[in-house]
Amino acid sequence: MTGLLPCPIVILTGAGVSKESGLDTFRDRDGVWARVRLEDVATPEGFARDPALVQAFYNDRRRGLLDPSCLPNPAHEALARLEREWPDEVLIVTQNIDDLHERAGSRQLIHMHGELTKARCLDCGAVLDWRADLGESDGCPACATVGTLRPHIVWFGEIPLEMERIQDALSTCGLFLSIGTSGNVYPAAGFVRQARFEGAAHTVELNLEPSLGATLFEESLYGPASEVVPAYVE
Ligand code: BJW
Repeated sequence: MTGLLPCPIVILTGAGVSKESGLDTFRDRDGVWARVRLEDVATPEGFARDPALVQAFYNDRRRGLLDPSCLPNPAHEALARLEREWPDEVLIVTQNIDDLHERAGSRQLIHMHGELTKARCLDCGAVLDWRADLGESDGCPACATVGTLRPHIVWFGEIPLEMERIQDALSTCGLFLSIGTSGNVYPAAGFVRQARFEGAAHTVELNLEPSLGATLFEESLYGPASEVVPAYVE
């Protein structure tokens, strides 16, 4: 590994990396989409139809994330150690809206699907730290309007965050790791192709089981993230 490229190592993470911290994945048998319809809670149309339902869904998940029992696991910790060993050479692009990578100590991190501990004002676009329940009576301190705050989450049909920075990193990285993601959701599911064929990265999948895009990876290691991630990066 050399220090010549902007970010030689790009690591895409998904819900599987946080499963052993007690947070549900989406598409596994016991996942989030087995309990609620994504059309109801993860689309702008769902929010327009029933904002209270959507706020309650994210309030519940925010409480789960902030519960003292929810802590980074050995996979988050191994990735943070990797960044400490290779400062400025590791970029984590996470689809997760939890803050477990930050809590483990990762610093170069993009939350492409937003953050559960933030709210966004529909009027002025301000993004605010938000750790309490969110409801219709809450106001935006930046523009003094009430009832305009939504979770700072990227729903289906919305454009993921910091795409330009992500594309630049994919086209220049030397190693692309995909960890704990099923490869169902675009654009993230297409990153392996971009890193391998538009860039010239070596591509590796670490997951519980082969993802939808498994054949696109040159190397793979299957098992729980808390075991395979420390084993791979150390
Ligand atoms: C373990 C484990 C353990 C378990 N250890 N592993 C038709 C074709 C192509 C694309 C589209 C299409 N129709 C629509 C689209 C676009 C759409 C899309 O992809 N839809 C598909 C469903 C077809 N995408 C969008 O709308 C996105 N926006 C977009 O495309 O904008 C256009 C644009 C893009 C770029 C530039 C310009 C314009 C937005 C997507 C938003 C996704 N939002 C969600 C919900 C919000 C966050 C939240 O509420 O938490 O994000 S959906 C949900 O899925 C969440 C996740 O981040 C995302 C990915 O899921 P993930 O992480 O992969 O979880 P799972 O459950 O699927 O997989 C877990 C994996 O872990 C499994 O493999 C397990 O085996 C494994 N695992 N335990 C290790 N212990």
